[in-house]
Amino acid sequence: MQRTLVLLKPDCVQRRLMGTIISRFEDKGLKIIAMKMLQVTPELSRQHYAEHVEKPFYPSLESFITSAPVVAMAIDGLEAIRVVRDILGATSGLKAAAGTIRGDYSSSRQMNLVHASDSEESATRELGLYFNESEFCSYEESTAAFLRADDE
Ligand code: FUP
Repeated sequence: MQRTLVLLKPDCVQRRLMGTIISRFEDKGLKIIAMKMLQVTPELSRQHYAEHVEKPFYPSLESFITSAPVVAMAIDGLEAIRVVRDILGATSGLKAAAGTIRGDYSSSRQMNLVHASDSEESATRELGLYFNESEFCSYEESTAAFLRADDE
């Protein structure tokens, strides 16, 4: 079982696609265990995108990610980090395959609707930026028996 951070970015909020995008994760059988709307500050942006801060596109990226609220989610599932990234599609909406979130709803590299952690190390770091341990909800899903076999 893995846990990953998903962010619905300002374009997702502004375009009223939050419900549509959250449904993709629910429909797949992933388990949302924390969710909140918040405003990303420039400081949080620099922490989140630490690997990109020195890149030429960073100022524009910071301006975008701080332009409206985001929705942060912690999602659990088998191989959740890869599975969620596959559901998102390639970074640019122009290159993402049809059927993925970005492939279906984005035509931009920057305004690509959703962020998801790309490794276990990133997931741990990014979950820590957006959530306290006490915010992760522990609950049994009534549908669990129909989402996967006991030995999977
Ligand atoms: P991803 O892991 O798919 O979110 O993409 P990256 O870590 O490569 O990039 C982080 C964010 O920077 C992406 F959401 C898109 C944005 N970006 C730009 O705006 N311009 C670029 O040239 C590259 C990335």
